[in-house]
Amino acid sequence: MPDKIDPPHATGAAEQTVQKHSSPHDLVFHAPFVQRVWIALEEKGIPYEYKEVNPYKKEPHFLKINPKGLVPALEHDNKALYESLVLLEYLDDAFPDSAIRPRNPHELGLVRLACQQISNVVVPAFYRYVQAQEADKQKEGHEAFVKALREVHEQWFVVGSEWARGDKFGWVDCVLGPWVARFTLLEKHRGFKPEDVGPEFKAWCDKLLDRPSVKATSSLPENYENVYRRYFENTAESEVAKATRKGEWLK
Ligand SMILES: N[C@@H](CCC(=O)N[C@@H](CS)C(=O)NCC(=O)O)C(=O)O
Repeated sequence: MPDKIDPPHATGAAEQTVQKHSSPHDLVFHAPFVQRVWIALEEKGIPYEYKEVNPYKKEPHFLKINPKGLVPALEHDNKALYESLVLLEYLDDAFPDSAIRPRNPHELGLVRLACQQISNVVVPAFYRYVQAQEADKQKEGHEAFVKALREVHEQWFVVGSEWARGDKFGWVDCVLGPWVARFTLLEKHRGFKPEDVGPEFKAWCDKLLDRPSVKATSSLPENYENVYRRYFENTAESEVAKATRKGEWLK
């Protein structure tokens, strides 16, 4: 990964949150721009140290924490873990207070299925859409992304409820939330609107963007613009971007 790519830094409300979590702690959250785990940390009120690495540089010390060289990663009592869905499980296991995971085993299974679908279908569709250059590919990307979101909404969201799975903000909200925070960019560059998925989905998006944990972990719009410009031009050299260009998905 070329060293010349600057790592994105938190700005705006996210920068203030970073400042509150700059002291050394036995729980170290390796970022930047990884909102699923960050939202969970804020929701649960867990004390942590925020540490920014350059995920594009793959420094040897970071490869010892995550051999894939990707953020997010956590170190807790000097033991490392990575992969956002694994980290969400870990946080609720290691810090059971203010659980964001449901206690009922069947409901938990459903939530895991929903989160897998978001990670394996919605997120790759997002990158294919963002990196599509030709008009017909962008149209295809738009349709596939809307379809992926609609399927998640129809299959997993509880109709008429406040949050995805009911009255409590939970994992599905955490896992899909960061992509909602990027919809303004998609609207500007690709014409996507959450209304394209449906009015209830749009109402959930508005509510989510107003959630304190989401606001506290969101950077300024120009920051996202800088990070995603290379994706919209399909020149990004991240592992995710390269895999998407090859028609693959990062495992
Ligand atoms: N499946 C991983 C994906 C992690 C991921 O793609 N991280 C990106 C930042 S959001 C990264 O580290 N990119 C650096 C690179 O691709 O080289 C997870 O959910 O944790």
